[in-house]
Amino acid sequence: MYNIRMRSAQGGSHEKGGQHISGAERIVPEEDIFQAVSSLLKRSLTHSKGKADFINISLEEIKKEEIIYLSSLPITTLEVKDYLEGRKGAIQCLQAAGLSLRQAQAVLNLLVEAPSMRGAMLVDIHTLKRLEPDLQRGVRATGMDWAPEIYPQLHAYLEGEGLNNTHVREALALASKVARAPGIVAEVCWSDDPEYIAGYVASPTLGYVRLNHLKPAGVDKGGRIFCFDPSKANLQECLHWMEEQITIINEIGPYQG
Ligand code: WAQ
Ligand code: MG
Ligand code: MG
Ligand code: MG
Repeated sequence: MYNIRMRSAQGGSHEKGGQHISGAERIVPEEDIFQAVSSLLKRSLTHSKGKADFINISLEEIKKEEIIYLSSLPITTLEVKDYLEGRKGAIQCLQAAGLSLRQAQAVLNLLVEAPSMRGAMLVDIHTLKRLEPDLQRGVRATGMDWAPEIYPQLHAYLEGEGLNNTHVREALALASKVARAPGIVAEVCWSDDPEYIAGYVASPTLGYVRLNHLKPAGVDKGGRIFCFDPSKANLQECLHWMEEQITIINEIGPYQG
């Protein structure tokens, strides 16, 4: 298997201050490399945030024994009438995941105020301070994908709920990894793609809770926050799981409605 990672920016590379356009990755068998690289390339050149002028694509072979297999989080959808109702719902979900109202509100405010980032904010839920080693980049969850054997089942499962799109497939894979990270108690996310207004709150106990409306249409600012409880694990263990551990989802969690 090969892990293929793409990141792209406009106005030069991320390191030189370019605006992040898109980042994505796949883990595929050798025979699918060409197809996967060209679809990631196409994405960075035809993205709704703009055309990238810096694109970095890297490939790395993965050994079988490095892989940990996971099941995907169960999905629930909450229908709300607008993004403000969605954000209230997100706060309630964060509380259901174990945060206090004050913590939940503070986390949501950090996301509302977030600058455009390539990665996620990692927030200590007690001090409400950010813990990423690189604050401009944030923490990236990497090394995850769906197992090729379950694509047919995955497509059928999401198709049945009207959710078979790249955003959902990638977000569910990411959230399923992040929720299993040492010390992570919740995640909240909405897209930076201007046309994509749904988002989610995920946690090991709640699963993947979608909110159909979490930001106004046309806004190209989004982000992610990973909520970390330092009494549950140490930061290095958490970062290792997010950024180094290869995880593949080979089992689909139930749809909860
Ligand atoms: N690791 C950490 N943070 C990331 C990663 C990653 N691998 N990829 C993206 N981010 C951060 C980064 O700040 C982006 O700007 C932000 O998240 C949004 O990324 O079920 O598409 O890829 O319908 O635009 C939610 C799906 C889709 C809801 C979210 O996010 C649903 C989405 P995007
Ligand atoms: Mg992206
Ligand atoms: Mg994405
Ligand atoms: Mg995006």
